[in-house]
Order: sequence, then C-alpha cells, then structure tokens
Amino acid sequence: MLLALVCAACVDVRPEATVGIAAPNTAERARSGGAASVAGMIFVSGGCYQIGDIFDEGEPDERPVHEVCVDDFYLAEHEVTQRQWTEIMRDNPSQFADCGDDCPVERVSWDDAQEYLRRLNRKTGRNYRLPTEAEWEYAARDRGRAMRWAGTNDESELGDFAWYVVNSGNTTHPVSTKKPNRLGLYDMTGNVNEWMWDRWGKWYYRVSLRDNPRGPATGNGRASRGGSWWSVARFARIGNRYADDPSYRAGNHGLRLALGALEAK
Ligand SMILES: [Ca+2]
Ligand SMILES: [Ca+2]
Repeated sequence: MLLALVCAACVDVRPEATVGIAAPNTAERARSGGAASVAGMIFVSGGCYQIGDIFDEGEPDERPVHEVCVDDFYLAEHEVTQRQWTEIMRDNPSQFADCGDDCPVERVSWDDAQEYLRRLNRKTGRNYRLPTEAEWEYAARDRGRAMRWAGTNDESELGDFAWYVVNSGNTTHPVSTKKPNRLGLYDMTGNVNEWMWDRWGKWYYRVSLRDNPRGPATGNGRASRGGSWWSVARFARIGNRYADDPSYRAGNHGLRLALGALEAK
C-alpha cells in the first residue's frame, strides 16, 4: 500500500503560535450557534452528504457513493503535535523529532493513540476520541461539499494547502503552516496520515449505516485518512481510504482529536 517517493529538499520553519491550546476562531465560534467552545477544537455542525468517490476517480473501496449523516461534533484544528503527545506520554516516538514540538507526532500506532486518549481524558475529564471516517470526510470537505483535497479542487493549488510529496522534502512540517480549509482545519490533506476510529472495512460502503456510521463491528485493521508528506496528490485525495494494522507505526502516521458535541461540556 505504500508509495515511497522522493522530492527535492524543502525547508519550512515558520513557528506556529496556535499549537497546543488555541481558541476556536471567532467566525467559527459564531457559526457554532452557542455550542460550547472547546479550546483548539473547531465546531462542525452536523449534516448529511454523499460520502465516497464523488468524482469517479477513486478506488473500489470508495464506492458506492452513498448518503451518510453525522451529528454535530468537534474536530481539532490541527494534528496532535509532538508537544501535546509528550506532555501526556512523557516520550516522543517521532521519526522526525528534530522537526520540533510544533510538528505532528508520528510513528504512533492506533493502539498507542488509544493509550494517549485514555490518559488525556483522565487528565482533562473530557471524552476525546478519534474521528470516524464519515466525520473526517465531512469536515475535510467543508461540511460535505464536493472537494478533492482539503481547501482546493485544483491540483495546481494543492501546495498552498498541504504538505505532500511535491513540497515536503520527505519530512513532516510544523502544523498549521499551510492554509486551512473553509472550516479552519489545517493539514487535513497531507503532513501526517490520520488514524480513524473505524475498524477497516474494505467493502463497508456497500453496507454502511446512514446515520453516524462507525465502521464494521469486527475486523483487525483500522482506517486512516488524508495522506501524508510522502503522498502523491492522487493518494492524498480526501476520499482515499487507507488500512493498517492497529500496531503499525510509521513516520507518516499520526492522529487528530475529535469530541462529540454532547461530550464537550
Ligand atoms: Ca493530516
Ligand atoms: Ca485507498
């Protein structure tokens, strides 16, 4: 499943002020219609949309395109950083530790992510979790709009929104240094591929629930989304679905926090 490709060295060193605990932006807070404001999290108003290969350019596991509906939820505006991980776990497993505190944590397995969430929730009293595939795709596509990549449908603009193989220099980069999508979410496309809540179901779209689908009830693999610093544009498409063993660790695999609206209080 892996695409090992290279590109010329590139450098990005812009420090990121919003890493860690950052307030949702004012516009998003206004759009949240009075929902609780949660630091660093974007409120995503729920709705229904057509999930899957809407441009008819994807892989068989992205079909059939079908309607799903998701409830309101929150999604972190950026990937979990090395600083956020280290604060909770007291170690930094990242392959690109030299990239710095503001870079996404990687080389963490799905199982490692569950331990991080368990400790984070014990510390905060919240119920952070991974997003579902349906939530993640809905948010990446600006609440279900027809979007190929987070922020643009035009491949010539992809470098403005994403760290991917063409501009990454084969490394991660500080989070939130590219443009966000319309919801204010950064690096939904690229930087690190993001673990999902869902068990992997290659043909799950054939049998998916309409409301708040959460993947198959059984199975060993776990899904991930968004592609990474080493993805070509095609594999960084929002609709592309990845599958890996929950114990798999790689330098292009990280996570992003989600929180149910009802759990935000
Ligand atoms: Ca990402
Ligand atoms: Ca795929």
